[in-house]
Amino acid sequence: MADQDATRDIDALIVGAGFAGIYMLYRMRELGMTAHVVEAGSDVGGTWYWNRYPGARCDIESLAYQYSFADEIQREWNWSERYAAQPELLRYAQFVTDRFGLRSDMQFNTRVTSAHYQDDTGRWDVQTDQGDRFSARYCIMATGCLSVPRMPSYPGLEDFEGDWYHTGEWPHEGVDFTGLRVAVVGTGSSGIQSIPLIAEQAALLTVFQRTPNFAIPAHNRELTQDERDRNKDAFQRLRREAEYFIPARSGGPSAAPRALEVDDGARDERYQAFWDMGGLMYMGAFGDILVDQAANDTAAEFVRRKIFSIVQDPETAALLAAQDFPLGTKRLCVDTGYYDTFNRPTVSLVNIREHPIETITPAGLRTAAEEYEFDAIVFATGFDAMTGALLAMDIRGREGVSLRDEWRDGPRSYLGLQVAGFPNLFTITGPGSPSVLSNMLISIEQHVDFISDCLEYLRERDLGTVEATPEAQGRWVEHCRDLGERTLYPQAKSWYMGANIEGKPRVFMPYVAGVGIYRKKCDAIATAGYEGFALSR
Ligand code: FAD
Ligand code: N01
Repeated sequence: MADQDATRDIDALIVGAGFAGIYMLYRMRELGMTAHVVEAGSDVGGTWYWNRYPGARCDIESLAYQYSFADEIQREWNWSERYAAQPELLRYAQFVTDRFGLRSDMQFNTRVTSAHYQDDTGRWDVQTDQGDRFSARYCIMATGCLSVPRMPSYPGLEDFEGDWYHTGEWPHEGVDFTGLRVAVVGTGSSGIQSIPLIAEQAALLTVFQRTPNFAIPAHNRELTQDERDRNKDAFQRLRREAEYFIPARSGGPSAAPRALEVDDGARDERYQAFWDMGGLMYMGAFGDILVDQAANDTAAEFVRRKIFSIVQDPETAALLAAQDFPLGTKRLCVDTGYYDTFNRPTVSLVNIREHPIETITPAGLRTAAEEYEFDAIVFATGFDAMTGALLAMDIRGREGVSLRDEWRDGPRSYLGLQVAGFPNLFTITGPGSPSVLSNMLISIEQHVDFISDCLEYLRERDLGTVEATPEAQGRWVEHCRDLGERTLYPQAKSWYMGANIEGKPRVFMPYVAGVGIYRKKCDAIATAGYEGFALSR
């Protein structure tokens, strides 16, 4: 416990020590500002600290899912696989932290509970669950888009006699399912990654599916030394290109044709080629998959045919292929052996859309149709995404206005970076920015650079406050909504829409036009003296 009376004065308080918090601290130090990171976990890594479930790995290729801010990092670090697994990603976060000696300004096992702007001093009063108190000119939220695990509200869980887990808060010592009867609830990316590995150990595995997702094989493999070496030489050039990438759906100069512009044979051939490349690249097979329902149907049908060709039991295959949303409008899953797993005699699939889970019982769970007994239940039920971590804190801006009230009807921000009425508060990869629709390392670096450049700009001009104007924020919110509505995304009950949380406003939260267009807008805004932000002493 900290000394209750001691308030620590710093330039910037950074909340979160995932990839965003790590790099933000690095940049603050470069600027010569005093900064302190507060992190709820006992170490750095964020996503890769918490999500230790079997099979957890990235779905952006490791060679791209890394920092570019200091070239020596990628020169010194060697990725072992095309898609690195969680332990390696966590080691990477630790490596970067230690490489730059950042730990001395980090505080772990501590949760920020409130951040209140003081109208009289223009500083943020930040408090933690350990009794710390900070007075900071800048308050920077690096709290993550997928960092608040969400549990279903079934009755009876407290009486369950077996063990239960959430994929997003997995025990550090790991879990041995050998010989156990296991239930997995949820078939998003976390479920789809973990199910094949749990099935290898469990005596019996029952998967409870409400909505089937689309999964594309990762074709994960070891990287060769030659691939690593070539990437090291090309990395900075490739990253600069990726930073300005404009997807075909936003009018980018993509070579991808439209799906219905080619005949059936050519279309299938192209889907097969993208299926063979694997992973998220499948979305790039045609330029209009996310904007044209008819195009999307062809992409979905190709995957459904694959499911029927892999899964031997036709009833199970039909259940796995019963998606009711356009492909890609819930994040596409990237799998290793997911559909094959249902050919194991020990694995079964239960349709809880038809017969919902009613209660957890001491021995297992009961659906509307049947009672099941389990030794362990795994909840792969996702996160309170994008706004969850921010709204978990009591954040108050000018005149004590609370962020929870401001965002009652959904998040409103300027560029996903600032909220009007909350001066000097920044949200890294906040709602209204490309964030979760991008390689997050690209988006994180861009936001951290934007914030750091802005703080330097203020200092050079002897200014102390930066704040989004309500007008600029209003225009940005409209722009984001308008772009979102031109796509198929709003058709899915996804976490992008807040639809996975009861009572959460249905708003499409990410900026959909891609990192290239977004970055150009941010660059132009900065060049124009931070247009749309009010700067003052
Ligand atoms: P996080 O890594 O979420 O870190 C935020 C940190 O803030 C957490 O450690 C949390 O404990 C801390 N925190 C939050 N609130 C508080 C508080 N009040 N007080 C103190 N600390 C707090 N993205 C990709 O681009 N590619 C991928 O392949 C990919 N794979 C993913 C796989 C999984 C399983 C998940 C869940 C997400 C994945 N993502 C991926 C998204 C991933 O979240 C980002 O890539 C990235 O790791 C986010 O980093 P961050 O620092 O912004 O947030
Ligand atoms: O969570 P999800 P996730 N009863 O929300 C079901 C990233 N990520 O942790 O669709 C029954 O996608 C829910 O059903 P439905 C990635 O961005 C990446 O899997 O709401 N079921 C759904 O099937 C991803 O998108 C990787 O009908 C319930 C599942 O649980 C994001 O994190 C790996 C239920 C939740 O799926 C979140 O993924 C992991 C209930 N009450 C995560 N509540 C990579 O591969 C929810 N469900 C890199």
